[in-house]
Amino acid sequence: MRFDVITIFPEYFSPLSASLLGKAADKGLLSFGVHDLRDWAYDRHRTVDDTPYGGGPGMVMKPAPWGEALDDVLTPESRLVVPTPSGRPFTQAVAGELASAPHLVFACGRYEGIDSRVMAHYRDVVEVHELSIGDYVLAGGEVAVLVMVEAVSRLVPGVLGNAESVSDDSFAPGRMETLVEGPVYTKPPVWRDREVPAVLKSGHHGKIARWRRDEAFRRTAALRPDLLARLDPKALDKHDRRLLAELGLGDLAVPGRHALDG
Ligand code: JB8
Repeated sequence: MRFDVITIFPEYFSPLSASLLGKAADKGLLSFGVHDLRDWAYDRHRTVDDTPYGGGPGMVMKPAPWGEALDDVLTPESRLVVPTPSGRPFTQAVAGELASAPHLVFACGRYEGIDSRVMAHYRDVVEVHELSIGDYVLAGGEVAVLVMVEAVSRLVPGVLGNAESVSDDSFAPGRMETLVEGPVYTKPPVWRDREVPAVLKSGHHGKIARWRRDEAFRRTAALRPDLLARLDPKALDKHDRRLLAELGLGDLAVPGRHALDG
């Protein structure tokens, strides 16, 4: 899979040659291109911004350099990904969709964003995804692109090793958008008077799976009630329903209830 990034800060993307992504690139599973938008700005100062029509604070990215750059980097098979705080939420499901594309081109905005005619034009040319990684405001799209590239890359077959494979269990915690993960432990069995839960050392695989699932439900109820509200009641067994009732969330287990009703 090929990734191209267009930015005025190419130095932000040195993490792409490190760690997991760098190894996958060495193996030929992924390839990365990072391009300086100013290479497509042809005035003496290689200007990429200008004042906003209608007035107001800050600057807006000029359409011409973006048009020249995107005409060069896009192919008919590309999907264009544009981080913006006003985008659709970037979720694990979106990462999965993007991982099936052969070529992603990322356009990093800065200042108050890119002249809106640019995406209006490219929507007529390729599939455009304007995406937000969360409800906070960054100084530009670069960090959001690093987040998205990592989330998408680890879904490409072969990028993760066998030991760390993407879970394909439809209800496993860690699949995301279902339950959050329970607590994890490694050696030693006692650390600063804190013991590893006995069940995890019991060797009883059925009890361990049940305990982990219960812990995932408890944590999800406490930290991400929005995820629990979206669970399919058909995916719950009798034990799950009893636990949810104990947590005061028994109504979630009733078919026909709606997320966050009442
Ligand atoms: C200028 O918070 B963000 C984000 C913020 C931005 C731009 C892109 C993304 C461009 N500010 O996701």
